[in-house]
Amino acid sequence: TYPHLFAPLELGFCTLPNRVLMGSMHTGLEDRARDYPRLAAYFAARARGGVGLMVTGGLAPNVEGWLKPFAGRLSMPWHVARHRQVTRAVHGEGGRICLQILHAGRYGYHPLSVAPSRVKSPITPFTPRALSARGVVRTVRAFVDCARLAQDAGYDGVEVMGSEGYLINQFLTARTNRRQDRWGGSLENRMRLPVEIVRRTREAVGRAFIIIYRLSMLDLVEDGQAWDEIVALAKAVEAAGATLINTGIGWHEARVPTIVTSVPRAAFGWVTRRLKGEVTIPLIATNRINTPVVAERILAAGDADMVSMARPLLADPDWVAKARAGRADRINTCIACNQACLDHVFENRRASCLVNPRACHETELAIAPAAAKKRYAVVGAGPAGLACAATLAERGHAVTLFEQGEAIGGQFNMAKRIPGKEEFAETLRYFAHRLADAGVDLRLGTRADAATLAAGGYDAVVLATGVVPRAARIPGDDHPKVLSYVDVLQRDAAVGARVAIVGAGGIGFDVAEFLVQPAPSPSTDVARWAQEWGVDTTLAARGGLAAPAPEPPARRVWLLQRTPGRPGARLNKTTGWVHRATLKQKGVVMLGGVGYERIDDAGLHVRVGAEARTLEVDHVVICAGQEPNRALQAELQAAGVTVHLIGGADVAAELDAKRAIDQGTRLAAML
Ligand code: MDE
Ligand code: FAD
Ligand code: SF4
Repeated sequence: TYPHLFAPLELGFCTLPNRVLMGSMHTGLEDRARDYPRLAAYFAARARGGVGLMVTGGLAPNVEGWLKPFAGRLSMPWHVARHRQVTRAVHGEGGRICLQILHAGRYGYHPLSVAPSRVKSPITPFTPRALSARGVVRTVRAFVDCARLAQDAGYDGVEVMGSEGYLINQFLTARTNRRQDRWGGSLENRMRLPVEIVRRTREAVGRAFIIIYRLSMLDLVEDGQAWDEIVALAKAVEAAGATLINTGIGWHEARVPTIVTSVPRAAFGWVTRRLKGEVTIPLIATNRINTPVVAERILAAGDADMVSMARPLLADPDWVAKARAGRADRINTCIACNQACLDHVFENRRASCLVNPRACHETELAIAPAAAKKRYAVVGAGPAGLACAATLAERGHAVTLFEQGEAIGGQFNMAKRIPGKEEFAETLRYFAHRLADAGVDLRLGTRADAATLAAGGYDAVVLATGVVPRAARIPGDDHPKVLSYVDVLQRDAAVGARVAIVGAGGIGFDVAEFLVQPAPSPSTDVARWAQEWGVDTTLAARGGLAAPAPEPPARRVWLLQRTPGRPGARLNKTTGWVHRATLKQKGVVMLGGVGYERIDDAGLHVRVGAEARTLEVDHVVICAGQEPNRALQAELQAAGVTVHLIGGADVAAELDAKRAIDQGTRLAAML
């Protein structure tokens, strides 16, 4: 069904079975020897799923190149043994895997970090030491030694990390490279580091070993590389012996989003396309490619020779096998939320996946057939109930799933309507198939009550009934201009041109985005999105940056919070800045430390510090948190029924779908 995706790729000394590369992702399992059995199981599952070639998370070639203190490093002979567990497991499944060599340079979160020049990055507290000329030569040698050790460990190749603003990228631009020796200044000097690394690595590893060079094709920072410099580097890296060129988009410090869910699918395919014809080795396109249709389209258009997907394979290890079997509708699609993967990595926690809690926990979260078949009722088909019901039925239990609404999904039906969260609909498509395949008896439009449940003869009832919005308790909160987020997002309440939002948590931010973004959302249109964020698709400007030209907001919005300080400070680590920047672009007034006085015909009366103000608004939307909805619990327990609570019905504070799905899956694995 996807002829280009499943065309083999000949590399001269080996043939890849398809065009899918699993891109490098740090999982948090790379750093300690004792985690390698878990890492091996994680990669083995993806190899079994048929991916053509995989790349590990980044391993440092020396201590200076660490991402953080005691981060994963491959630089000593005794480091090799742990990696053999990974390569054996992958080869045992018929897969192939390369080790990524990543020198963090000034992004290293430790005091030993080094860089071409002594210039601190805006996203790290440590100022790097400038490498001496001898230090640069030592660094080249460290890359080569690391590649040799990777070969010893049984890897099929290495990926040289030359993008995302790490050390190699830092050498390439005047933004970070102020040197005047043979490693700085002219283009030839600036690109000497990557070219030397590739050339010497090729000399050391021989012909039959994959070298992927991850080339920063769009820096998205001021004073980034110019396009002709990028082309020159690509040619030099090919001549130096690279097998494949992978695409890198954006430095970590870039203020243009590159992988979050509001970035359109395949938003950067055009970048890789521009390099086609300039080199003869295969090119790999990346970023926000998550379905077989999108991947096939890129390949069929000739934009690239392979596609890299990282998070989509965390979400579904069987992505390739399902696509090949014509069962793409069964793929558990990555929704690009970053909540369990990149956010965890930046918080020093083991990665997993919001839609697949087994990711990186393959050895610990086992879903085994049930020893004894039981009957369960699950009440509520939100993320928690869906995960629980599907998993229970897959284990062999008889499961009835009650949902009072006319569709599955719970709050995800609101989330998917937010501009930039269109992907969330994929999760509901996936669960609909999973429920049907597993034989769950789904009763839509059926409000479960305690009497019926108690009379049903179930071994236990799982309450996944979610949450109810919390009232704001402001004088005048019964005024007709007061709405809840449910009125706006679910009941399609008409909303005026001037709106105040009470509560600036995740839902408050989403409601603001819903109210200011013109429809259809720029997240579904690459050209409009690029204009919105200032991405120069002509590649005329250095770094690919242009002046952002956002479309005017659809409404005037005030986003308010009671807590003092900057609204949105507690949003998720790797996505919060995007939401804050979006609302800023749209002129949303964000205020912290707000006291709410009353709501009347004039609008919302507030106090900000000592100042009393009237926000003359047509509507006030309350996003003041939620309470658990577990009214059925006491009645069921009184009737002697065993009850389990999951998701928002269990704990409403700090609720997200990550916890809901994880909890639903874990309970089902145990019952
Ligand atoms: P923040 O609160 O947004 O920023 C802090 C302050 O710095 C300012 N700032 C800047 N000023 C000027 N110019 C800039 N370029 C710039 N950038 C930030 C901010 O305005 C802010 O100042 P304030 O407003 O408060 O006055 O951000 P933060 O420090 O909480 O963290 C930011 C993040 C690092 C999370 C971030 O920006 C990130 O989300 N960027 C995008 C990353 C991304 O999506 N990359 C693409 C793919 S991911 C990948 O390829 C590999 C990832 C592996 C991990 S490995 C970790 C292992 O342990 C990467 C590790 C990177 C180390 C830096
Ligand atoms: P719910 O999703 O609330 O599901 C409960 C279900 O139970 C409902 O379908 C309800 O109809 C049903 N029900 C209740 N009582 C009965 C009964 N007696 N009989 C039958 N059925 C009943 N989370 C994230 O992780 N990331 C995000 O980006 C994100 N964005 C969001 C954006 C918005 C606008 C909203 C509103 C939420 C967002 N969330 C997000 C939160 C996420 O959707 C919730 O955390 C998650 O849905 C909670 O799952 P749950 O299954 O516990 O409850
Ligand atoms: Fe994709 Fe979210 Fe899973 Fe990360 S946590 S792999 S972004 S679905």
